Amino acid sequence: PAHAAPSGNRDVIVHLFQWRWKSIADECRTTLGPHGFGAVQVSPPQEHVVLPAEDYPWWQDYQPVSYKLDQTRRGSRADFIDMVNTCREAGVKIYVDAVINHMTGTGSAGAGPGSAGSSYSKYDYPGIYQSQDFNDCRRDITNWNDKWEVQHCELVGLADLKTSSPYVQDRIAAYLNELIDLGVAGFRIDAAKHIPEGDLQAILSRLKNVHPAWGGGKPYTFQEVIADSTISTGSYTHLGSVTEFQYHRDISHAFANGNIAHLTGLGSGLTPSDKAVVFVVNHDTQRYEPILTHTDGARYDLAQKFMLAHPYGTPKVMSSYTWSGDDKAGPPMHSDGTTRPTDCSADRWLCEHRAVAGMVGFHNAVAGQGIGSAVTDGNGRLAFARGSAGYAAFNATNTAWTRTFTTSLPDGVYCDVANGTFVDGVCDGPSYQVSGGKFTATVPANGAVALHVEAPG
Ligand code: LM2
Ligand code: CA
Repeated sequence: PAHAAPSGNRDVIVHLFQWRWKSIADECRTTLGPHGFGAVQVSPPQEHVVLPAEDYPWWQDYQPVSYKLDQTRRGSRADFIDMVNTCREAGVKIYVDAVINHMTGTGSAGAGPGSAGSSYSKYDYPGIYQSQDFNDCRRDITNWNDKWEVQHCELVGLADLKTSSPYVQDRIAAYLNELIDLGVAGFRIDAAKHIPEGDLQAILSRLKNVHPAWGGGKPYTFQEVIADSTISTGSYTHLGSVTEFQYHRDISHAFANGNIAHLTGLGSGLTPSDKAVVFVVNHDTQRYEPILTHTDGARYDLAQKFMLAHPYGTPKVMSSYTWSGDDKAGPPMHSDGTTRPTDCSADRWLCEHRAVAGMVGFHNAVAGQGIGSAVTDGNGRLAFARGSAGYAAFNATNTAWTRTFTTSLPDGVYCDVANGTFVDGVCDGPSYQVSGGKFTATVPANGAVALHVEAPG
């Protein structure tokens, strides 16, 4: 099936990991829309297991009990609908994290009521799926070099749906179509490489067109494929976009090591740019294989800014919360395990996206322009033009970088959107004068300077 790219230039995705629906609606109105974010990846909205004995871990969401949208830890169905509508009015799409490879697993809660009160046990979800709807390989995936096993056995013990079955395909498509009917514009397909390509194609081919505000075409889908020697991203690109984990490794190592001078070519040799969703970190890598995360402070924010300045891929900005100790720790929550509203200045919410918000306008303004006029100074410094629409300088060293940069920008005064924002005609950061195409700047240690034609100073 053909999948429309997100409309216009507003393609930047922010993952508001574990945020309540109401908090996301507020963020769309106050921050995401005005700064030009294109979409929010929201945490899975379906009924999930509830695990008080494990202190309500974040990963409850990845064990569906039913496709009811009511009573997740993030709010009610009505809250979800209000979020979709509020965000749309703000020009921001909602992409749902679609957990469709599996249902619940064996563990602390082999059975029990789910978050919306549905009873279940592993392989039995009354009214939805029974034993015959699951694959016969009822054991963990052990040989990751065996593609059949990766796609038909169990990922960490989670009941693996028989996605080859037309009934299962219809049931999953009905869930996704309900979300489309509510105005959802796209999907992250969780664990996509564990679903055979043909099965996923059969599911996606059943999907309706999205809301006219988003162009009315097929939903935008990006499939979570952690490529290895057995399954490549290329096996899934005919179905939509894919997550490019090699980009995550490349950009994270580069910024962690202060080795960024070569990054003009970031993404070359990887998934074609128009099919790649790119990220510095996601909710799994920040826990299980951290290279560069929020715990690295300014250097990490710098990498997310660089991602927004560089032309390869569709950027997905991470916005998370801190935890100490156990990586299963859930978000700030009430005593019943439901999530607390986000307050970016309280609790453990980090709101990393706000630190890079000015760069979203840069990304949008320079769309379609290639990289040019690159300059470096040692391994840790790189500046480049995006045609005559923008110019950005990055300094991944611990000392400031002062120099005169030569750009193709029209002469004028520009807002530095790496250190401020430009919203409703107001620049709240430093400004620079460009004359004869040149400007002189001191790029802060572990910081950036970024100018573009849509943000005068
Ligand atoms: C994903 N992508 O393919 C998600 O990005 C990832 O976060 C999910 O794992 C995974 N696939 C399944 O959707 C998370 C979490 C796991 C957790 C599962 C299910 O990283 O640790 O597994 O969600 O909640 C947990 C336990 C695990 C147990 C399993 C089943 O950690 O030990 O396995 O539940 O009870 C026996
Ligand atoms: Ca599977």
